[in-house]
Amino acid sequence: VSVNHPTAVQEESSTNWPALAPDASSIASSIKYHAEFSPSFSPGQLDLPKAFLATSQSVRDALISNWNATYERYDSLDVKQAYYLSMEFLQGRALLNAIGNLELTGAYAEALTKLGHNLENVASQEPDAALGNGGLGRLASCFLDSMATLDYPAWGYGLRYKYGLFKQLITKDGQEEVAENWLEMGSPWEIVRNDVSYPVKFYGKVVCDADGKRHWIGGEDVTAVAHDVPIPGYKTKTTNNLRLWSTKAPANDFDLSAFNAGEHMQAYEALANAEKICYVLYPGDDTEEGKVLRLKQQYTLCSASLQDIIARFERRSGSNINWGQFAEKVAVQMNDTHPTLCIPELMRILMDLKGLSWNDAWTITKRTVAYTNHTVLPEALEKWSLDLMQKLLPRHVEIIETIDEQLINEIVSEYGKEDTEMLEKKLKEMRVLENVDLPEQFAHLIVKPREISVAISLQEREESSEESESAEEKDESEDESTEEEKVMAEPPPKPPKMVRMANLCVVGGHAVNGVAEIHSEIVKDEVFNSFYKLWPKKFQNKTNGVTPRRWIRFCNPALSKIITEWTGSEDWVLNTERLGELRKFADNKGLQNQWRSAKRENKMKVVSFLKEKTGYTVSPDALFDIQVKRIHEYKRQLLNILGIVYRYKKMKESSAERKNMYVPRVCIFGGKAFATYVQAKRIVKFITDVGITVNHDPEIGDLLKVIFVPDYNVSVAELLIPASELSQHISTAGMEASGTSNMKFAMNGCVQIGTLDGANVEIREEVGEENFFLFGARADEIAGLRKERAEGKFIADPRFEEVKEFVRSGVFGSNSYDELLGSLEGNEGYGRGDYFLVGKDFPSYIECQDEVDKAYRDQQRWTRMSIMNTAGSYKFSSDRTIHEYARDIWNIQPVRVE
Ligand code: HBZ
Repeated sequence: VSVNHPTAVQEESSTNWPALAPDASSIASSIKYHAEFSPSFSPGQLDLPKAFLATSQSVRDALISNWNATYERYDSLDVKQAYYLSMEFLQGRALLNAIGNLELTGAYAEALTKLGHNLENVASQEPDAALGNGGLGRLASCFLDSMATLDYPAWGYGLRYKYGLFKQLITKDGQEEVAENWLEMGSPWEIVRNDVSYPVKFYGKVVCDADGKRHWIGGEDVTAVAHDVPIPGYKTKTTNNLRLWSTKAPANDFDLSAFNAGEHMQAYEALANAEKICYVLYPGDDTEEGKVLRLKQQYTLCSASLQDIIARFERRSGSNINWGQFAEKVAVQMNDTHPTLCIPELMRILMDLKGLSWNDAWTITKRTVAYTNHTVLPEALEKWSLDLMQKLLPRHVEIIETIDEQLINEIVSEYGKEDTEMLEKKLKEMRVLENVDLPEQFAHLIVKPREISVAISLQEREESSEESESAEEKDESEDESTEEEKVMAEPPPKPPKMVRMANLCVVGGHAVNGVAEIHSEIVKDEVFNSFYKLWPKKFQNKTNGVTPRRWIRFCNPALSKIITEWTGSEDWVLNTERLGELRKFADNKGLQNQWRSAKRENKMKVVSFLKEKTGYTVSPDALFDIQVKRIHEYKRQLLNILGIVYRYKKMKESSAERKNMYVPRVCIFGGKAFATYVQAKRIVKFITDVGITVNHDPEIGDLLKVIFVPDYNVSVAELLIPASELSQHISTAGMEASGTSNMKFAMNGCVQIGTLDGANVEIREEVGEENFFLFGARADEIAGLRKERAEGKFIADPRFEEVKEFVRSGVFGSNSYDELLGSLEGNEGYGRGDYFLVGKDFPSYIECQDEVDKAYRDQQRWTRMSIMNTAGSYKFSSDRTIHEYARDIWNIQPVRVE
């Protein structure tokens, strides 16, 4: 491994420009300087795209200076550092966040005015960095903000995808995906570190040298190159690093002779092969090639990051490297199972490259890594084909096999050798390897199914040969078995051998945490119950959080001003407990009036936005009811839209006078469906179809509008959340690990309608039951309800039957929505027997919505509820979450950068 390790970033222009320019005039000069020299030379005017690039470059100067100071501080103190490894970081836009954290927003606004621009317009030029999918990726980004703000020595590591999460178009056919080329204009925030690169290897073979040491040789090499994104903290000099890897071919991989022979594509092959690893977030993995690419992505993240971490450890250790100290200097957090390969990779580096014994390497690895689980959906628990992994990462498979063997040993000593059935059950459930025979030394402990079947088939063969002998005597022609019988006689195909990544994480990590209290209980009681019984101390809860900087202070200036006024200072941005002080003013008329006008100001922005994006005009007097999140059956956008359809039907049936009894609503949906998730895409289509009918119905007018906002992303969330009054978090209980948008909505004074699921449970506790609209079955009832349904005992509420019939009657076009409605029925055909219990929860949902209307009619009551939501949201700051990770899992201390 030959790498340069410069201590600091070299920046081309910072030498002749002051790094931090705090007054408007010098900022304006800095912007002008960058407009002229750095993004692209142009003596012409400063148009908007250029103003954005030049402004960001000037901010970057300040960030680089702080980044260097921070790095040097960590280096000189040789502090323990945490590393958050994640395949996703959903950063969104950076400009307003950066100048807000540097407390330079006013100065930048003034500087841009001097240059004939407006800060908001300039900021809106920035494309969202969407290197993530949803909650898990956005959580990682909120964590980065908190880690820097709280002065924790902690970095993020991820991949620099050339194309982020797809751009969503909504057409008459529903969702369409197009590539999101977020780097088209280059990113002003990243610093390409050609001086920080590592080799990453795939394929090849393992050889054993004379003294029994194993080595991984041959194969395909790529080079991972670091791209550093500075992460500034709020009101602190601490500027941490998000290091993203891109891949390229090693320097000598361009086949010049092939190129000169006219074989241009062939010459380019190695380059293209290497670069494609970081082309897209979530390449389709239905094909073998897709699977290989995804595993290569995961391994690239793990291998490059660990090489970098180890190189830093060695450099900081100087001439006296003590591997026993590694876990005292390094904590690695695996954001879900995607970085699981960290475990065998750290083992490999420590043993094969640094010469440690298995036991020492294993102790260090376990003390270093920890795992966060973000889902209990069985289909989302990652498994990889052992054969594929064997080809791509042969040495890692050997290590995984040994880890599996060690685990078998522990299971055997824990569950004894008497109760074979129990032992067999535990092995089946807990082993890292699935569908793989037990290693020789354990084979005698249980009767292998293969042995039973061999015994049976031997006996059968004996019997049948006796029969056939006599049959032969009778009639030779009768001996011919049919094709079908022959197939039946063949042993069933063996199930594929798999590596269970979550099990590997639980075994190889020293801590396993869920992301909300109820979720962590489910992790202990169900998903990893056997492991919990074996190692109860490993299991923890770390309820998620979101950064109050981005999610209140910067996205909702109107509300922030009011909070500052009523709590007496801006302290709440760092110490969110202070939001709790709003409680005592919840009925104060003065506060209530200000509160309502801030909400209205935010709603007006959304009115313009919706007009621009969808063409629909909505009334700012209506209740803004919003559900924005990934489209998934368990999140139950279908329950929401069926509730809307029911409301629409009832409105249509009402007299003009009774219609006026309804609270006018603007129902807004947003979210992306995974490109190959057919049922989710049907839901999107259905929502837009309902919108087309309802929004053009002259009988309804402003009473009801249904809008699907295309291309929901971080910046759209920053606009919608502050304007929302009711937000929906209505997943089937037990299925949403936590949810994080629920926290952002609460912070912005939105009242929630929700089930007792994920963090809703804790939000309801904090904001008070009377300020939360609760409905639906509880998590502990779900299994029983599903069983009841399967046994045909469920009797649907007539209102549910009515709404489905209404949809089928063709009001929303000629589509009969068979697949969609069918999924809510029966157990066959399209039906999944309403696995997500939409029908079961429908009556309590629509009744709860009536309660919402009732509360909204009383604006004083509603405003009180809204204030109580903001006041009760303080627990959900990611600062609290990060303090808990730092204390309970990483064991790191804050370091103040002077
Ligand atoms: O993580 C989400 C949970 O659904 C949500 O409840 C929680 O609040 C959030 C943060 O903890 N999970 C995800 O976002 N998961 C993924 O995006 C994912 C992506 C690829 C996978 C599996 C899961 O292979």
